[in-house]
Amino acid sequence: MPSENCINTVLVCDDSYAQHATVMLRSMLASNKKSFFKIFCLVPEDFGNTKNMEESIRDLSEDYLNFIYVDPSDFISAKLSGHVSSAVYYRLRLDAFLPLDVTRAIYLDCDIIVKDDLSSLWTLDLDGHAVGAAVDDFLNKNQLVRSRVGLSPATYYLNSGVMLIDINKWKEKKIGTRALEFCLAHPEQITYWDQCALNHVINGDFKVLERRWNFQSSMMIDGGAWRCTPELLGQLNAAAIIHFAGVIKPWHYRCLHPAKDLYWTYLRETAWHDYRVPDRTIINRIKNGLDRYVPFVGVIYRWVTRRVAATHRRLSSVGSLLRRATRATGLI
Ligand SMILES: [Mn+2]
Repeated sequence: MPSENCINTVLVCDDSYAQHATVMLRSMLASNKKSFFKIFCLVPEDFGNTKNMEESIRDLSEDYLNFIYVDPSDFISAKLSGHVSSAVYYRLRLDAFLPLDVTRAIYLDCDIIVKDDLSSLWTLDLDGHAVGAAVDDFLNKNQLVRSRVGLSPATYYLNSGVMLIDINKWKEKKIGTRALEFCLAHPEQITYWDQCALNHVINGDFKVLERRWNFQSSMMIDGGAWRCTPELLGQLNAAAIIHFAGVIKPWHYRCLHPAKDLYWTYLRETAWHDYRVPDRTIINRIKNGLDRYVPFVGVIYRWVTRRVAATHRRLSSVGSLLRRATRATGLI
C-alpha cells in the first residue's frame, strides 16, 4: 500500500496554463492541510513561471514543488487543435520523468479545483489495474469518438483529467509509450488528444473511480444550457474534485458553472491576483443574461402551455357534455 504520509501528485503546464495550475495547487493544498505532498510539475524547457508558482504556494507548501523540464521536441509532431499545446502529451511519458522511487501518483489537470481530502483516493486499491479514472460523462456516450479509438460498446471511455497511477504497471504495460505512438501514427483517429490515445491503449482496463473524484462540467450542462437542479448541486457540493472539463473554463466570462467562484477566490491568493477576465464584452454580457434567464423563461413557458392544454381539455369535455346534453334533450 502507498505511504499515507506523502501524496505524490503530477501536473503538466506551460506558461499559458501556469496561472490555472497554481490555482489548482492552492486549492489542493488548502483542502489537504493534514497531508504532505510531493508535487511534480512537468514543464517545457523554456518555462518562465517557476518563481511565480513557487511564491504563490509557499505559505502552504513547505517546498513540495519540483519542476521537471521536458524537451518538447519529442511531442511536437503530435496532433494539436483548439486550446491545447503539445504539453498535453507530456503526461503520457510521466514514467520517464518521475524519480524512480515514485511508484504511485495522482495526476491532476490544471482546470481543476480540489475541495476535499485526497487521502482516501491516494490509498485506494487499484485492484491490479495500472490506472484509476472516472468515466468521461460526455464522451462515453459519443459513438464517433469511441469508435475511432476502437472501444467496444461495453467498454468505458475514461476521463484522463484525474488519474491514480501505478507507475510500475504504467511502465510495464508501456501505456504512455504506446499511446504516444498511436497519437503520432493515427492522428485521424484522435479527437481529444492524449485522452483518446490513452483510451485506445487502456481499452477499458482501468479501475472506475467514483464521480466525486472527477466531477466534470458536462454533468452541469445540457444542450449548451447550465443545469443547476438541487440534485446536481448536491452532487457538486459532495465532490472532492471539480473538473472544468470542456471548452468553457472558470476563467472565461461565459462560464456560468456554479463553482466558478472557487477559481477566482484561489486566484486572488496567487501572483496573478490582479488578473481580470478579458472577455467581458457587451455581447458576452447579453449572452450570459440570456443563458441565465432563458431557462427561467422556459420554465414559465412550459407551465403556461401545460395550463392552456389542461384548460383546453376541460373546455372540450364541458363542450362534449353540453353537446350530449343538448342531443339528449332533443334540442338538436
Ligand atoms: Mn481538463
